[in-house]
Formats: sequence, structure tokens, C-alpha cells
Amino acid sequence: MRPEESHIVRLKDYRPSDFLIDRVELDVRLDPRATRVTATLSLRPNPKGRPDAPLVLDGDELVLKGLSLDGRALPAGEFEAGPQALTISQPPRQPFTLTVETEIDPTANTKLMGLYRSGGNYCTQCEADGFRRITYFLDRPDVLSVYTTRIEADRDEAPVLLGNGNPVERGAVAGTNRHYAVWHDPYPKPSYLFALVGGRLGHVGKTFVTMSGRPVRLKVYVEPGKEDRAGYALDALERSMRWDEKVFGREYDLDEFNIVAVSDFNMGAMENKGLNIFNDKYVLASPETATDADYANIEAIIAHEYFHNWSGNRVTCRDWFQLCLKEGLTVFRDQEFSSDERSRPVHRIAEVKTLRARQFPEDASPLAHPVRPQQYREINNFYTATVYEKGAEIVRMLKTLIGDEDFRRGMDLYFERCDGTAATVEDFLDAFATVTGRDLGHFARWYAQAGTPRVTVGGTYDAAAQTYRLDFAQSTPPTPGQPQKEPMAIPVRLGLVARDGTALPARSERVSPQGVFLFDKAQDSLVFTGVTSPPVPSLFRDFSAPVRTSLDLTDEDLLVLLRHDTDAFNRWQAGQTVAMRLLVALATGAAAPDGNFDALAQALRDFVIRDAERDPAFAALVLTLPGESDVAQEIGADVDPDAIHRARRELRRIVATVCRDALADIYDRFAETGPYSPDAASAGRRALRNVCLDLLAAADAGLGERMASAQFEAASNMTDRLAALGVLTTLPGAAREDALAAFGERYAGEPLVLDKWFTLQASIQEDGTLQRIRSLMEHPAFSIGNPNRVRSLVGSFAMLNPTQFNRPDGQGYDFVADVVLRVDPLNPQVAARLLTAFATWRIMEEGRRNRACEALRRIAENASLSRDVADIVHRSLE
Ligand code: 0A1
Ligand code: ZN
Repeated sequence: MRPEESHIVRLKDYRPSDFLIDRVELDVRLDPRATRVTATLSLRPNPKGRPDAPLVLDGDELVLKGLSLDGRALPAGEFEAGPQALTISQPPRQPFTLTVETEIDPTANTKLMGLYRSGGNYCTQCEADGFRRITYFLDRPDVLSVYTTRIEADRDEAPVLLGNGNPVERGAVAGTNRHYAVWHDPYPKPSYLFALVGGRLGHVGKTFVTMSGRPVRLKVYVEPGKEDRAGYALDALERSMRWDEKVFGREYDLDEFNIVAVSDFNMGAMENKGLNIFNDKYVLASPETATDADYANIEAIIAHEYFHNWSGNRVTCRDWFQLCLKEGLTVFRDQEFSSDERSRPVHRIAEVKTLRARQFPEDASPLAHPVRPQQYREINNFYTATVYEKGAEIVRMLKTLIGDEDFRRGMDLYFERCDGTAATVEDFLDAFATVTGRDLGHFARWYAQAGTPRVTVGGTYDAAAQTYRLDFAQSTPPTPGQPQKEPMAIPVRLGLVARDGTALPARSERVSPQGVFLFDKAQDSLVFTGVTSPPVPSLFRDFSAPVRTSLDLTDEDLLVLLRHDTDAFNRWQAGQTVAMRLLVALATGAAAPDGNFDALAQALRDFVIRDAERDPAFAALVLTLPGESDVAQEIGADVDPDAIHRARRELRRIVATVCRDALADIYDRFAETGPYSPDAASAGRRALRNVCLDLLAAADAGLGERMASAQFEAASNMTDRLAALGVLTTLPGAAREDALAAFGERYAGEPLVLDKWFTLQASIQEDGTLQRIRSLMEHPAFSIGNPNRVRSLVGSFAMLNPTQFNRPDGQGYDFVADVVLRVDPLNPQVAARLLTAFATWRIMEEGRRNRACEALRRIAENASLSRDVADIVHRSLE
């Protein structure tokens, strides 16, 4: 058997657990090298399970130290214990208690799954299957238990002891320097939501009073001395709690809510019940160390994890195939929160940019999979943009189709029906089918069919009949395991705009009062009546479906939309579409009429002069041309990243030259005056000003260098300082090197700031970058064992530097492959994620394609790959 054929888990094979665990009592005695865990499990046969089944508890690298059943030590012949499982072949057929003792070494745990140490503190990560690294267990999300946890530790090493639920007791261990705390969580939960923390931590806190008047103590724990950087996270938590009450009617349910920031973490954060554990990058912020983007991310991720308390914890997932049930829904909820707290159109554009930059390429790659996959080899490889971001788009489409009121009624019913259970995607959709009386069977295909649908639309105006017809066609490309595709149920929010910019009525009985047409066949036509002049159609307003589109609109039509559409998203989209056409033409050597370059540049100039003040954040987005990887995706085959890089530079130069005076004017007018505030309006002004700086440098490198150096010196906050340094990194020379050195020295003691510095240098699109990265890997602040460091230096190179990662000589691929192989034995999750940078290899031109393929093969040939890396490398090569 090929290794990749082993261990395939399939959705169709789901069956309930043979046993249930109603209560778990854990006694965890923390010790750096030998932590003792005693688990007392109240088990019973599951009425839905097999009657004669053995009891098989999952383990991972565990060592059994003791085992008793109903108080009787189990003799050797009655069980089998290995690192990966504990099996009792003849367990009782009525309720019984199993006491399992294990010993683990948190200091040696470099995978950062289970119990591990970060900066001397103890913490845990159990999703998806880390709990089995702490004790033997039925480590699956449909086994829900009530947990009581006693944590014991040395007082000096871990003065703070935190667990899930409410604190019930604490005290000293007589005759020792140790102490303990007992936590009880009354809400039954799956093992993946278990957590504990022990360490030296400072905190900030406040009391929140819930909508029914219950006080909740909120605390954010951080490294001592960094408390002054935790205030924004605490504030975001309070706002999230209030918002979930107001918008979804969801109230918090424990007496405490704790957040702990740790510096070694595989992902962004984790929603453990009542004890969220965060990558400190998504908690710590001060004007001097964090950018506006950091503040926005902190707000979104704090909200995301908090919202999981209902969408994920109170209602959890039956199995890991249902991951999108909690993740897609929770991303949708955090997106809505950020939209309400900030500017809705600006946030929507940001969401779509992320979707296109991360999910569309995945969906077009060998790693493409449905939002609800049918099978997996390693579940940790399915925390993907598809499950999260496309999963959120599905929830959004559902809301678009059924309307706001029915959506809220459906959510209420879902929470009511499924509270305290482990649910499925079907349970979710059923709630909406019940409240609307609609059959959502066709819509459900979004969960099952992978690939990004392409929708082609053509319009015909009949002046005599005053009708306008839109002809729609859709197709979805083949993806692994799915050669043939069915039509999808696609909500198209649309409107018509006259060429003079006025809105025209879009009259058709097939368009809902909210302006939505449901396009659910391979082909369909829509006829509007009473159209008095030839219109420009504005389609997929607010990006109403995650599809690619081909529209038969001229650049001139699109510039009408850029100027006049009432839908802000489509105003932005129109400019992007024109820019994309020009970029593709430039990069592939195809002809584009010269006039169109000027027309775009002039339209952007007019737009900026007119609209900059009204919504600076939006103006900043309009002025930002599609990224190089967006262009690569659009070209789709035989891609030459160098040609794309040159094309984008050239278009930026053209636009910047035409807009130069307007940009310079804005740059001066938007200069910061008061003290820094991370609010969206102030951030928008900084964003626009920094986009202007960037474009001015594209028009005139000398001017750009002078302006960026001055801003770098004078900046009073990290947003402006980093933006200036970013511009300087595109301009080779002494000014850049001096600024980089100054920045590196200034923030030598700030790992999260140095991550930004690593990222900027790894993103320089020049031949010398690989060498620069190699030396930075020797920098005292770099550590191969810390996920943030690896991602900021090597991950950024692989994901954000298309010309250097895809060097024609293959050195970029070889370098990343070497790092993957070096990281894999330490931390397979981080290695596997880094390896996904290769997912786009098939769209490259032949030379690069061959080099990438060789690098992938070299990884695949390695005998001792983790399951995580083996899975990605084999799927990438398939
Ligand atoms: N549920 C978390 C994501 C997460 C997944 C796995 C982790 O460890 C390997 C950590 C976090 C979320 O959606 O935020
Ligand atoms: Zn999540």
C-alpha cells in the first residue's frame, strides 16, 4: 500500500461511537518534563453503537502509567495499551468508571498539539485531535462530556491556573510549594474544546453584564509587562458580546471568560469553552507596535472565537466533515460584526480580496475540495480557505436568497433545535427550510461540489421593444474526484445603470424585491421590460456569489459603473476589471488599445479628486490595482511571474503619472494631526495616504525615496512607519538598507514587530532575496520552532513573493522544500501549511512547472514524512 492510501477517513463511513463518556474528571499535575494526568471517565455503552464492540480509546504518543475499572486495577490480559490506542476488549455493558493515568512531557512537545510549553508557560491545543496527546479518550466531536479539571503546579512556575468553565476551588498542596485550582464546566463539550493554562501571566479585565443582567468577569492574560497592549482585545471582546446579543440574541453562559495570549501557536486562536487561547499576534497591540491591519485582525479574531461559543461550542459538529458548520458560520458572523463596527462596503471588498487571493487559487488547484469534504487523510489539512471563507460565502448566499428576517428566524431555530448537540450541515439547512418552507436541496450543492463556477453573461438591448435581455451560462471546472459538475444555485444581485449614470428600474418578475435573481440552471435568460435607454448591467452586486464572471462589457461600460453605480462593491469591481484586462494584456503581450490605459488612469484621477474625502478607505481600495497573484490566476496557464511583475509595475507607473498631482495633494492634506487612534475612519485616512505614497514612488522613484524616508523618520505609529518602509523596500539602494537596519535595531526586543520586518524583506522581488532570507534565518530573533517566525520569513517568501519563489532556476522552490523538510519533524502542521504554497505550480510555464514538480517529488520521496506533509505533497502531485 502506498503510504498515502492508508488512513483515509470517509464521510460515508460515519457511525456513532460505541461508547459515551458523560463525565470527565481530570487531575493534571504540571511538571516541565513529566506531567501526570489522571482521567476518571464515566462511560456507558451508546444505545446507538454496536452492542458487542470493544472500547478503543484514542492516544497519540502516550505512555500509560495506570489503569483501573470501577476501582479495580486492570490485569495485563484485559487491555492493550500502545502510544496510539488503549483497547479493552471486553468492557462492561452497563455504566462504568475508567481511571487512566498517563505521563507526558510538555517541554518536548514541538508539535504544539496537546499540552505544551510556550515561553515557559503551559498551555494546550486540542482541536482537532490533540486531546489524545493528553490522555486516552474517545477523541471525536460527537462525544460530549461534562468536565471537572484539577490543575496543580509549582507556585513560582505557574501562579496562574486556568481551565474551562467556572472556578470552583483553589488551595495549597500541604508541605510543598505547589498549589491547585479546580474548574468545572457545566456544558457538555467535545474533547477538542478542552483547555488548560498554567503560567506567569499578567492580565487586564472588566465586568460585563449580559442582556439578562448576569455579571461576567472578562480577563485577557498576557506576558507580564505587556498588559498595556491587551486593552484593545478586551474592548473588542466586550463589543463582540454586546453585538451577538443584539444581532443574534445570543448571550454568554459562564461566570468567567478568559483569553490567554501565547507566543507559540499553530493557528490564529482557539475557541476552547470559556478559555480562548490566542496567538499573541492577535491580542497584543499598541500604536508603536501594531498596524491598523493588526487592530482590525485582532477585533475580527477576538469576535470569531467569542462567537464560536454558540456556533461551535453550544452547537458543535458531529464529525470533522462538518467543520464548515462551525467555521463557515462563525466566519460569516465575524464578518458581519466587522462590517457593523467598520465600513460595510470597505469590509466586503476586503473579504472578497481575501477570498480571491486564497480560496479561488485553492479551488483551482490540485488541493481543491468541497466545503464539506467527502474524505480526508489528515484533518489538520482541512482548516482551509475553502472551509472557512467559501463556507462563509454559502451562509451569506443563504441570507441573500431568503432575506434578513427569515435568516434570523432560521438561525434562532437552528440554535434552539441543536443546542447541546453535535450537528450536521443538514441540521443547519433544515432549520431554514422549516422557517421558509423552501426546498434547499439544490442550494446544498454548494457544500458538496468543489471548484469556482464561472458565469458568463451577455446583454442585448431592443430599443423598439424597450427590453433588455441578459443571457446567463454557468460551468464549474473539474476538480480532484469530481470530473463532472452540476449547475449551482447562484444568487445574482443586480441592477441596471443608464450610460448617463442614473439608475434604471430592473423590472422582471424573476427578480426579487431585493433585486436578486436566482440563476440555477446551466443556462438561463432574464428579460427586463420598460428599459428606456441602453443600460449597463451591474451584476453580482455586493459580490452576491463566490463565482468568477465573464461579462461582455466594454471598458467604457465599466468606467460608467466605476463612476456611477449605486453599489459600492461594483464601483470598486469595475475599476479592478478594467485594470485586470490591461494587466493581462501587458503580461501576455496581447494588444490593448493605448487609449484604455489613459481612460482608466483618468477615471481613477477623477474618482480620487471627487471621492477621497467622502470615504478614504474606499478610495484607497479603488486606487490599489489587482495583485500579481490575482493576475496569475486570471491568466490561468503558462504563467510567467516576471512578466506579470513588469506589467503591474508599468500600469502603476501609468496610473501614478496621470494622477500625480491629485496624489501629492491628498498626501499633504491627509497628514496626521492628532494622536493615533485605530478607529476605522482614521485608519482609512492613513490607508489612502499610504497608497498615494506608494503610487508616487511608482511614478518617480527619487521622489518616492525622499518622501518615504521622511515618513519613516517622522512616523508616530507603526502603520505609517511600516508603510514607508514597505515603499523603501521596493527601491534598491542605501536608503532602503539604512532604514531596514534602523528598524531592526529599534525593535530588536519585539518579536511580533520583527515578524513584519522579516515579511517585508522576504517580499522583496529581487534576485538577492533568497540570500537575504538565508542570512535572516541566522538572526537571533529567528527560530525554526516558532510558527510565527517561520511564517513571517519563509511563509511570506513562498506566498507573497511570486517572482522569487517561482524563480526560473528553481532555487526558490528548492529553498522552501528544504525548510518544509526541516520543519516537518518538529511541527508537521506548520510544514504542511508552508508546503501549500506549491499548490499553484501547475499554472506556471513549463520550465518553472518542471522545477516545482522536481521539488515536490524530492519531498515525496522522503521516507519519514509526517501524515500532514505526505497528504499535501501527494495531493499536489496527483
Ligand atoms: N477553531 C479555530 C482554528 C484552529 C484549528 C486548529 C488549531 O490547532 C491546530 C487551532 C485553531 C478557529 O477557527 O479559530
Ligand atoms: Zn473558527
